[in-house]
Amino acid sequence: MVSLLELARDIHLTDPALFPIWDAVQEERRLTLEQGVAVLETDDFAGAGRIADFAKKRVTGDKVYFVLNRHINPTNICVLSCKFCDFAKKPGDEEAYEMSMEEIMSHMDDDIREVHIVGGHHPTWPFQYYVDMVRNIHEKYPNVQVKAFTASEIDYFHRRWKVPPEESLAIFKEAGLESMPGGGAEVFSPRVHKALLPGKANADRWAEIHKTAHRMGINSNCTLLYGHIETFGERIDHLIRLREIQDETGGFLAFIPLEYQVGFTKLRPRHTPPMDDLKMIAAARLMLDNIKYIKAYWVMLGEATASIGLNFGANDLDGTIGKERIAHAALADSPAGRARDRMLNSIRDARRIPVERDALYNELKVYEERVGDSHPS
Ligand code: V47
Repeated sequence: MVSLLELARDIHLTDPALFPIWDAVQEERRLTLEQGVAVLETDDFAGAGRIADFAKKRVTGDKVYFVLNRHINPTNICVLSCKFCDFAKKPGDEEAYEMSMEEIMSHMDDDIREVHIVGGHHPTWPFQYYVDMVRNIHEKYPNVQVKAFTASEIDYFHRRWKVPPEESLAIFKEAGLESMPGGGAEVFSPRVHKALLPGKANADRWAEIHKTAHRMGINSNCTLLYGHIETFGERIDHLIRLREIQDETGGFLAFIPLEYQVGFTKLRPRHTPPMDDLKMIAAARLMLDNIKYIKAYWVMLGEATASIGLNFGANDLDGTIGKERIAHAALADSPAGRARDRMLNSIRDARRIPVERDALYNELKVYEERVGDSHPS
């Protein structure tokens, strides 16, 4: 077993901007905004990855987590018009859909451990329909943990149905909600908010709702949508705000950097290149020294980049997913779902130890042995 100290001796850095960052990480000092930006800007992306991998190993060693899960997006009808979103449709649009309760339930099965539910901000679906969704799933599938509704949806239930967050979260919790996904954060910068998502819960509101959830014992995730019009400074500022919230509540389980899918919205002509995705993962691991799990979200990164991301500070691959629709509406270049074996292979390809988990990161199974591995030993 290689010790962290031996590993540290091996690190070779070619960009002098990374030297003080490496010192700070070894001494467990917090990185500044400028240092975060330097990680995103460096040409020594391998060096940035090694530093982030060192920081990751300190938290969870070589373990990489995944969950057998389903994403259910009950409707794409949405009152908002976020400029990055290919998923949202207006009532009457040819591609608009609404799932009946039967349809929602048909996506469930006993093998999964987590269901992730997010959808459009529907103009007329009553609040009770969302409560019934959570309750029906929880009652019929008590072993499946329900992770549902972004802060943006919780804010919308308040605006549309006058149910304040403390109340809606209490009702959802009673119905069986275990945790909240991290979506809707986008980029906290007021400039980006004004340009891309007017009318959506802003940074303060998003933070307030997550803090409320944490106080009520509901853990949540957090995200950043990157690779469109935001600057590197705005990305790192966003991470610092998340770090501050976590200092206050400790309620975030995982951070997910979401790579903007160009789709038809085309805020940028092309995707973020894989090397920049990897630096984004590294920067997240290094800035978010108080968030234990960083996801390499294979749906948006693609399977190959996500697997490499497990050597750049990420320690979670999300899950098997099923029929995810948000990224795929924006033409994500990944299969709609994966089986457990494919998750295991991606993690082993990165020379990491797969660990099956539930929604709250309880370990269910550690896959020490290398079964079905196609690599020469
Ligand atoms: O908030 C919308 C994003 C998010 C696009 O918490 C887009 O475990 C890329 O939050 N390109 C929803 N992204 C997905 C999400 C998520 C995913 C996986 C795991 C977790 C978790 C959360 O998808 C939205 C928005 O930021 N989105 N359009 C697009 N064109």
